[in-house]
Amino acid sequence: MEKQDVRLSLDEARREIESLREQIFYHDYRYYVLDSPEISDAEYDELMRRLRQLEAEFPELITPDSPTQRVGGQPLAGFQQVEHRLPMLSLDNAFSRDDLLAFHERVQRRLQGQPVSYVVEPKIDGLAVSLLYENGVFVRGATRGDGERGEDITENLRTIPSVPLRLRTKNPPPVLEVRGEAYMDRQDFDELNRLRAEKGEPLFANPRNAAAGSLRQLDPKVTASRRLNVFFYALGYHEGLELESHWQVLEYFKSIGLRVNSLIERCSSIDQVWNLCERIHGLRDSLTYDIDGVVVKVDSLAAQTALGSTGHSPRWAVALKFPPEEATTVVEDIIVQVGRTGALTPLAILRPVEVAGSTVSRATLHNADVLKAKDVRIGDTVIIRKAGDVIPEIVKPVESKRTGKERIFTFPDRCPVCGAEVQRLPGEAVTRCIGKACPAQLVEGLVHFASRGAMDIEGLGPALIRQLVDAGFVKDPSDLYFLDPEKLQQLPRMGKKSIENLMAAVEASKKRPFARVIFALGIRLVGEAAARELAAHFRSMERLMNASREELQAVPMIGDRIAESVVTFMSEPQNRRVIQRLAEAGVTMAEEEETAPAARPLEGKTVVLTGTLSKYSRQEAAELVRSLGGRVTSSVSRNTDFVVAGSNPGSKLTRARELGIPVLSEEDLEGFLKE
Ligand code: 3BA
Repeated sequence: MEKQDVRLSLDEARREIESLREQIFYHDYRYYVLDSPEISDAEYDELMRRLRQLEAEFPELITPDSPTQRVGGQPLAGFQQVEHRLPMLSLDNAFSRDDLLAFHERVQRRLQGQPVSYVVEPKIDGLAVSLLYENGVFVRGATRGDGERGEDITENLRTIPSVPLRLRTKNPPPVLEVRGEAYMDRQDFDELNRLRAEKGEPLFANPRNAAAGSLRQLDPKVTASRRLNVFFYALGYHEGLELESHWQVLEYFKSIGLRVNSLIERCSSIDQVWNLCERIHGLRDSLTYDIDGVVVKVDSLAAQTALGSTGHSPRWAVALKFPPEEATTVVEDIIVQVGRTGALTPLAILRPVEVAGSTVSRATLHNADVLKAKDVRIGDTVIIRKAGDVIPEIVKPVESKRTGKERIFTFPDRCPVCGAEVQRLPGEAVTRCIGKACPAQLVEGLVHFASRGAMDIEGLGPALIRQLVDAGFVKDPSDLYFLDPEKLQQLPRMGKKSIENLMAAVEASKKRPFARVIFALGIRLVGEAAARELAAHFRSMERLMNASREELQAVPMIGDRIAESVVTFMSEPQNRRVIQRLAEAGVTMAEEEETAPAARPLEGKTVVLTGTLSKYSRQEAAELVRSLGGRVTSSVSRNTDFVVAGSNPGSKLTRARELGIPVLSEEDLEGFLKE
């Protein structure tokens, strides 16, 4: 087709561009404000892709409030100062219920006993920012600075997905200044620090510093790469709005697309306020972001005006601060723990100290990179921080307190529990023990070994496995095949019948297909699909055990990370011995000779399963499809050829009907067997 044929007229392009922008803004609103997205990420990306394409064709139609314009231009040479249209005040602090009651007394006295309602908000531990919208379009953003003037960080704020570039309203106020808190979720902070540790860059002490550092970047591209977020909570200068209460302000914010924290509530008595403060305090650790208190605000805007402010803080608001989550103590030792998946975690043993209401005596140092980046030494005085996670962490050593007697800890190259080699795969932060017989990871490994998709040993769950390990009957997976039924009687709650059942289930598992045996071994990164590829390609354990990295990489789907993982696994003598004993027990060690149906009627077809089938488990049905040459995937798309639906099918069936994809019954599937 000639390019001219598909080229839209300027008018057509303008209409489609505007429609795409509207759709994108609507989905941003669903996602960020309502927390209830309607479309998948892929569908959203498709809208953005089409918009980018049209804007590339018609650059004259690009406007600064287009969703494609979040990252523009060149790095700045420095930040401009900007004056806030209305000053950004600060908050008075309260630290106890008594302080809160005293605040309430003062408010009541000044309002001469009129009834007061309050709005209670979590106090986000981030960075206060002010954003200016003119006729509904984001035109300028600034840090708080000294409250009178801050730094112009417009281009950086523009990169934050939850900052609307255009307000969702047909009649926007001519001028609207709004204030909020920019912050980083704890998980994104951890991830950022993990990457920085890997690159040897200095770490941020906490999410607040990470958010501040990210907004003070002169290059907006760097800001764009950091996952920042904003909650809006205050009105600044505005024209043309008629609102009566702070609660209405927040409702208005939500309606025009400004993200508001969902824990905010209105209270009609100070007792209710205190209860809510306590409830929010209790939620502190379960939130995705840090909070350092709650803010209590008089609801009525008329009452706020009547109360006014003293110097720099409003009389109508107070910040009730929670106890700090940071404290200082001494590192008495550093040890390495081996978790159930073999992960080696360095831990600091601390002189016990109170942090935010509990005693802390150990702190995680995460992994080898973080240990190195933080340069924590035995004997160091350190700042520790308890936020969210159960295990507190070390923020940083206090270098000025060093005496020179501190000892540097070196990360071990052998497992401290079993002595096997440790391994760190490219691109992974964790170091792992690779010993299959390592007692530290034995139980977890056995649970996987006996699980449904692996050896499927019926009745052998975590509880029984733990008993077998504790009694010393099982030291590695191969021991399961050499259990002595006489000795099993010693175990609590193991009657004759249970023992018979267990022995029969173990016996039956010897017949599992070769691919399942490979999967059951629990080689890092080797999931069911990779195990099937390896089985199909090498066809015997002998050949797989001796495969070189190059031979492994030559297999479709097996990348260098999986290849590396297999080679390391197979080079560990413990693991070779386990495989040897599994073979002696009679477990399948090679691909069956072709018994598969000669016809492969589903060759090249992609099939999705949904609902419950009567004769097959999900696993069995998937194996059936594969034996007929088909590929099983988990979600329905245009590339799906068939959907097999059992009883109680889910949204996959709906989606299949929408896309006009043929839907088969269990009987239809069996029908292929007879072809
Ligand atoms: N509400 C911080 N100030 C806040 C508008 C007032 C205010 C805060 C708040 C003064 C939070 C002081 C800096 C400032 C906007 C001035 C909140 C939070 N309300 N929920 C009452 O969550 N951190 N901080 N920000 N104006």
